[in-house]
Order: sequence, then C-alpha cells, then structure tokens
Amino acid sequence: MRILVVNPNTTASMTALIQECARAVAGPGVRLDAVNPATGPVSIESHYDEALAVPGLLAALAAGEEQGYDGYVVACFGDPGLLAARELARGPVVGVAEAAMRTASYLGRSFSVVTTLSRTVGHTRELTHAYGVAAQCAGVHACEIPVVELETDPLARATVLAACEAALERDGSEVLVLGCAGMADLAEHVSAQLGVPVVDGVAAATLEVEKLVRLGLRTSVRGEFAPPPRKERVGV
Ligand code: 2AL
Repeated sequence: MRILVVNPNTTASMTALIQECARAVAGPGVRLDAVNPATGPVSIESHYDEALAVPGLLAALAAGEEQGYDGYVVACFGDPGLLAARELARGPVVGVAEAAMRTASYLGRSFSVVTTLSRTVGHTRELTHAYGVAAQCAGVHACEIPVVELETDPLARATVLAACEAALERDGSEVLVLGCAGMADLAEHVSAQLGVPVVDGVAAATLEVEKLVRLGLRTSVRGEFAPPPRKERVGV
C-alpha cells in the first residue's frame, strides 16, 4: 500500500516532520511519502493562504494519481481543498482536522482544540459543524504562535503546553486535539504532562487512510465526488 501525505504549505522542514510522524504510526507494508507544493504560502493561517495553497495541493494530488498512490492525507488543520481532492483521487482522501476531531470523539464526552493563531478559530469551529462533532467540541483556543515559529521559537513547546492546560481548565474537557500539522511531534509530550489523550491529526489521518485502503473502501463516485466534469479551464 502506498500513501501520499501532502503538506499544502511550502515549508519543506515541516513536511519532513509530518513525514516522520506519519511513518511512525503507519503499519508494516505501508510505503508512505510526504510532499509539499513548490509554490504557495510557507504557512496556512488565513482564508487567503488557504485559497493560494489549494492549486499546489491539487497538483500534488494529480501527480500522486499518476504515480499510483492508494490514498492521501491532506496535512493542514484547515483541511484546505479536501473536497476537491476527493473529486480528483481514486483512493480515499482524509484531512487531519476531520480525522483528529472524529478520533477525539471516541475518547471522551468533550474535546478542546488548541490551534495556532486566533484568526483560525472561526474556521476550525466551522469544521466542527461540517464534521458533525460540534456538540463534542467544548472549545477552540489559540496559542498565538505563527505556524513557522512552531519550529523556530525555543519556547513553542512550553507555550503550546500552557495553552493546552488552560484549555482543559476553561472547557472542563477530557481530550485535546492539536490544531496544526506542525504540532505533530508534541502529542506524546502534552499527553504525558497533562494526563489526557492528545490527538495529532497527522497520525490519526494516516491510520484512517490505511484503514480505508485495507478495507477496500474508496470515495463514492456516485454523486458529488465523481471526477470533475471535463471542460476547458483557461490557463490551468
Ligand atoms: C496549519 C497547518 O496545519 N499547517 C499550516 O500551514 N497551518 N494550521 C493552522 N491552524 O495554522
């Protein structure tokens, strides 16, 4: 089985981290690669960034289809372009936000999300409704660390941990979801410190894709997610 993880931002060091965290959970017999687009924003933390990142994500997916991957992970917590990606790929496509939130819903009555900047909170809330888990999401909180600074700020780990602790306290929740693919390596540390399950979407989405492929399940092409209609798309 071959799984392609697409980091839709262009920061190669983050792609390497994502690949390492995805490979750490993938089962035997899974060949997993991670890529990022050559052009686009270095991080995705606004609607504008999302819109600009989607063409590169779709190009990476189209290349993956030519190379025969069995399934895909969209590794950004806004799940940008996820539905378009489903139209393009033969195999299943899972976003890290949807996988993380659905996984968290198995583990307690309520979960809290800790994300990067407060401007992404609204979009994350919208996703909880889209995925049908809004009733279980007790809160979405920002740690106010820009995505690229998760790698460079020596205080990032401590700041994320403090935001997670505050979120549990404020929401009275039982489970944490890390709201950025760039936090993928923090789940174990935060869980050990705070004594609650902490879900990283990169790991959750990787195993979700692996499960779907193993079950022989693919995106339905009966309706909405059929390949997009053939037509001229000027300049694309
Ligand atoms: C993200 C993410 O996962 N990758 C990225 O560039 N931005 N999410 C976020 N909430 O900032």
